[in-house]
Amino acid sequence: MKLQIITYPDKLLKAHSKKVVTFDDQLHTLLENMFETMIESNGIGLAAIQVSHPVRALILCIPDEEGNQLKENTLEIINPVIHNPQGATIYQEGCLSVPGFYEDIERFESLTLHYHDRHGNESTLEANELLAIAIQHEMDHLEGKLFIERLSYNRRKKFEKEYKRALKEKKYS
Ligand code: Y12
Ligand code: CO
Repeated sequence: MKLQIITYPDKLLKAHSKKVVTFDDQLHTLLENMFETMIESNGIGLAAIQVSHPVRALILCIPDEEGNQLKENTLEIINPVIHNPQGATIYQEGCLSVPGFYEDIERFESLTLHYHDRHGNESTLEANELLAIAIQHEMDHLEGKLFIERLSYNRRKKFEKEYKRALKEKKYS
């Protein structure tokens, strides 16, 4: 089932998501629905809070070399913790909760991630390039933070002006 993605400036996007403690069918259904929602919306990452569930769960599906997003390549990441972040990289990020806007954001270049899978099993992965960037973007959502909050004062002001205009013109609704 496709879920509704909430968009800026919805206040729920500022919520701090709670740790997942029960790895049950309800969680699995949420993850399935998040996958359908992300793929149908042309996204590569989605946090549960973006579909109004304030829990520490996110999914990522980085396209393969042919640009295909395969279900078997999808990462379901629960209660993630970043270890050993290193380096710096800049990438033009977008967010399904901020439609139509893409901005250069600086992130760590590589990291180690500790997390749980959908069954509560502990797992670790090493991430760099787009995966590392996407993990950091989605983990910001768990703290109620959007990529636009990482912009400089002037870039943020410009964004607010342009976004307000787009909302008025109902460009992305
Ligand atoms: C790098 C940068 C950002 C991330 C986080 C995941 N972000 C997305 O998946 C964003 C997708 C996105 C898709 C949109 O829809 C289309 O392009 C059709 C979109 O909508 C518009 O621009 C109108 C906005 C964002 C991971 C890695
Ligand atoms: Co986002």
